[in-house]
Parts: sequence; C-alpha cells; structure tokens
Amino acid sequence: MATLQALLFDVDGTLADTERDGHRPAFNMAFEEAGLDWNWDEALYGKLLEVTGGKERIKFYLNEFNTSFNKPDNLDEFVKGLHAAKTRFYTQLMAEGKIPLRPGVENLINEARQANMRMAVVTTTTPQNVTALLENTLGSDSESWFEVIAAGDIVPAKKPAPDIYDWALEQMDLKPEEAIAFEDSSNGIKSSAAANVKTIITINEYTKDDDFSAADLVLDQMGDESNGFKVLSGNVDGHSFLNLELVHKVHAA
Ligand code: XBP
Ligand code: MG
Repeated sequence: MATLQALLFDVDGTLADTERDGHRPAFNMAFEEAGLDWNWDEALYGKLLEVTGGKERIKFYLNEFNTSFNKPDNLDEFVKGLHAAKTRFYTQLMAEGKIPLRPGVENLINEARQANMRMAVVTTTTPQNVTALLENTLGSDSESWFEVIAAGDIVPAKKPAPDIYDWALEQMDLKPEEAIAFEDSSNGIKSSAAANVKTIITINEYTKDDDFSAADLVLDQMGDESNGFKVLSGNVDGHSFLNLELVHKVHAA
C-alpha cells in the first residue's frame, strides 16, 4: 500500500459554498452589465452545474435553456468577454469576504501543514478565483501552501474528465495511489475516480442527490470538534470529524 503524500482539494463546493452565492450572482452581474436580460436563479443554476467551467456553462445555457437568443457570429469572443466580467465580479465578491470556508476545512489544512503533508488545488474554476478565495479566507500568503494550483483552462477537458487530476499528479511527480482527493460533486468524483485517486466527498445542497458510489467516504461536511459530520457512507472508525488521522485511515482502507 502506497503512503499518503498529498491532499488534493477541489475548490467550489468543497472548500467553500461558492456556487449559489458567489459564481451564480457574478454571472448575473456580468449579464446585467452587458445589457442582457438573462437571470440564473438558484433552481436553473442547479441544472447548469451539469457542465463545469464558466464559459462552457454559458454555451450550455444558450444551447439548452435560451435557444431563442440570437447568437453573435463571434460566439467564443462574446462568451469570453462575458466570462471575464464574471471573473471580475466574482473576485470582488470574494474580496468582500462574504463566502466563508466550510466547517473543518481550515483545521484540516492547518493540520496538514503542520504534518508537512503536500497539498494541491485541483479545480475547473479560473485561477484568479482560487487566489481570491484563498487570500480572503486563509490569508494573503495561503496560496503558497499549495504546491500546485491546477485550475481553469490549464487542461482543455475539464472535470468530469480526469485530465486535471492527471496534470496535478504529474506536476507533483506522484502516483494516484499516493494522493487523496476532496470533492463535492458528481463531476468532481468522476474526474478523481477516473484518475484513480481515492476520494472523500462532502456534499452540499446542489450535490446531495448526486451519485457518489465511487467515493471512499461521503460526509455532509468535514466538521470539527464542536460541529461533527454526518456519515452518509463509508467507515469513520469512531471519528466525529475529519482530521488527518481519519484521512490516513480512509486512504489506507
Ligand atoms: C467548479 C465549476 C466552475 C465554477 C465556475 O467545479 O464548475 O465552472 O462554477 O468557474 P469544480 P469559472 O468544483 O468541480 O471544480 O467561471 O471560473 O469557470
Ligand atoms: Mg466542486
């Protein structure tokens, strides 16, 4: 059995509940600024989350939910412009500090740092968004705690493709069995599982009904001493919140 050497963190939905109150309003602000009457409400956004990547999600919306919109000839450029505005609004929202980390995330990251455990971020979101979230939650130097930030268009095929995990592992010179992933969604676990990385899931409102049969552990949250997790599937060996010891046990199981 390989020794656990690295924790690979998804961002959106895993580190923080960024989708409903971060990405979604930022998309809507970009649409309004561009003079579009599009509005992604919470229910519609849940459907749009089927597709990862903001630019890809806008195109999915046009193809499936707003088919009467008269698409410009230079659709890619149009979408790119909208998405750049969305990133600007999203990073502003993060700077306002409105989105906290999920319970237990900060403790686990601190524990991992103390243990010299290697860490990386593996996400489909834009790199600036990762920086904005980390700096405004864990502190200005926190991005440097992560050896690799695998994000956005760094690989053309986003999650659920395994490419972003493959890329991060290659950068870190690790085998899949030497790492463990933290994800929150079906697209996330499809990606980590296809890269053969064991995965711990913490669900959220948008992903609670997703298929997590490939997961090694499914929790409602990481939790901490005063606010434990609920176990949805898997063995926690008497633990009440996710600490590094339990992560090691899940990896070794
Ligand atoms: C995150 C995503 C991203 C964000 C938007 O998925 O699907 O598309 O919603 O990010 P995961 P951008 O948590 O699986 O990485 O607009 O920056 O693409
Ligand atoms: Mg996610």
